[in-house]
Amino acid sequence: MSNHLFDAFRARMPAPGRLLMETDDGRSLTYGDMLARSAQLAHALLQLGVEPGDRVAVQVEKSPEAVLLYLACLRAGAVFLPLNTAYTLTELGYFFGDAEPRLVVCDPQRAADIEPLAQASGATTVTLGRNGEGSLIDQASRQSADFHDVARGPDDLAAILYTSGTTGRSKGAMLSHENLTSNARVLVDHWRFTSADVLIHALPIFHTHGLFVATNVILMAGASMLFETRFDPARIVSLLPRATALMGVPTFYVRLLQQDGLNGQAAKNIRLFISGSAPLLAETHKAWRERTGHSILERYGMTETNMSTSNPYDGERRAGTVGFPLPGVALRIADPDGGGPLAQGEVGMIEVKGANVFSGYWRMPEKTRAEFRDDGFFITGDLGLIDADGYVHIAGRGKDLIISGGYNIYPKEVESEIDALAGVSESAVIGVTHPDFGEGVTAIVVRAPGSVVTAADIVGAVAGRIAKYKHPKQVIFVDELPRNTMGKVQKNVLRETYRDLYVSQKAG
Ligand code: MLC
Ligand code: AMP
Repeated sequence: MSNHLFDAFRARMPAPGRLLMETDDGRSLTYGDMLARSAQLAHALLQLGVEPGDRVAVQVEKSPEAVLLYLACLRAGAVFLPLNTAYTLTELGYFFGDAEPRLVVCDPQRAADIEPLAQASGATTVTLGRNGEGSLIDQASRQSADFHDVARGPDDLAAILYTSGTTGRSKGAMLSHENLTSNARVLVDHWRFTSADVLIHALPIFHTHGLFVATNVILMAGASMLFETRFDPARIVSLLPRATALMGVPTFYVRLLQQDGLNGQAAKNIRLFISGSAPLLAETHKAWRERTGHSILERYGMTETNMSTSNPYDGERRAGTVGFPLPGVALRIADPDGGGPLAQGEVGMIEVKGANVFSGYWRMPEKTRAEFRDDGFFITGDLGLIDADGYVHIAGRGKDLIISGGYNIYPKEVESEIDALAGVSESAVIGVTHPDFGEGVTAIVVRAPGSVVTAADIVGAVAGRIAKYKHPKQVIFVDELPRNTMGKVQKNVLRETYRDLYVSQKAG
């Protein structure tokens, strides 16, 4: 048997001397280096006791070695479990307890704090730093550069990515080798990636967008990337002439538009700008075309489904839409309650089925069952419609979710933290239109009688517990929350009341 995903990469791999990535600190990695160094890391994983199917939890800064570790996990038959570098120890404790990794890989600077948590769930801890230093790399450097890849079939797990849940508990989305292989192949073909492409990669690599959409597509095409450890808009503009493609969240495009150097001349070698993870405003699409002459291609996906739709490569890229279902993806709009069919053009629940769709939530069979229809369609939680020309429009969310700069925040998680504070009676956390992040996390709080708790107290208290991007950008105190006759908080009323909260703030 073969190793399903890694063999698919091998099949299209260019000559060993071809460049895979160049980093912002001047390092470069060829395809040959990638094969040798991921083999060494795979040996190290086996030495550390990692067996096929074991989870390897990874919270490290973006670096070429972090990508090599992902590939080493694939080759060793392990399940790669990347974690946002912003997660606090409290959050990590939950993930380790739930996933029971065999190995935890973390930044050397955090090792002393993380090791006891990892140990408590039976994991060994090793380190990997932003410059490629650390105990894991030391161990790998002593290994052979040849590795016999562990056999993995299409249904074996390649990765688990945690996504926050409406109840506040994160769920581990289980992604198989075939989920990732099929989607990467479809995207390479649909977006016409070849080994001649050079992608500007400025996304984090612990989520679907930066890891699977960007990195897997490049590997599957045998192409190259300019691998940026952070998104610096001025630098991205300076890199444009050397690249052929850019993938980003809408905040990237909003911030790039504020750069004077962005124009058609700077972008003349680019063949494709792609946006996703959050809605791209039609006005951003228009402004981009006016400035650069390029029409941004917007696509739609999620952790559980990989990419489901895309605007066309050749046809009209219609602003405000996410295009058509990708080849091999069945997409329908269903009645959000019963799941029954709706008339063409009506807004309903977006449901998808295909080789791209995950196999379920890690150790949560009931949650998995609840999110699939009997005929195998996955209920995305996104509301949408299909227009007369077949373009899919996202019309809102059936789930109580905020997307800020491409990161998802489930209000329930933030509300639980705020409600637990002394001096707080209750809270409602909402997303309010924000010029830079798309939506800004905003907390509406009712103080307990006699309490003088302040906004700073609230932000200070949640700081040690939840990642920075989940913190309220503003806290507003009210006497009571608006409720409907059933007693449910009317978040739509709150969103309307505070809709202009951030409008005067300039992005960037
Ligand atoms: C950073 N901050 C954020 C934030 N990112 N707050 C809210 N939302 C965010 N997205 C915090 C910082 O900690 C900082 O706090 C302050 O806000 C301002 O920081 P910044 O310097 O402006 O942020 P920056 O570091 O430049 O990051 C912004 C960003 C980043 C847009 C580059 O958020 C980013 O890379 N987003 C991409 C997320 C992504 O990859 N999503 C894909 C998920 S997969 P302070 O107080 O310290 O200043 C998916 C499926 C699919 O959704 O379809 O793709
Ligand atoms: P995540 O759970 O982080 O994978 O985020 C997935 C969610 O991001 C989807 O369910 C959508 O709500 C949202 N999303 C992704 N791409 C788009 C897009 N192009 N337009 C609107 N929303 C999007």
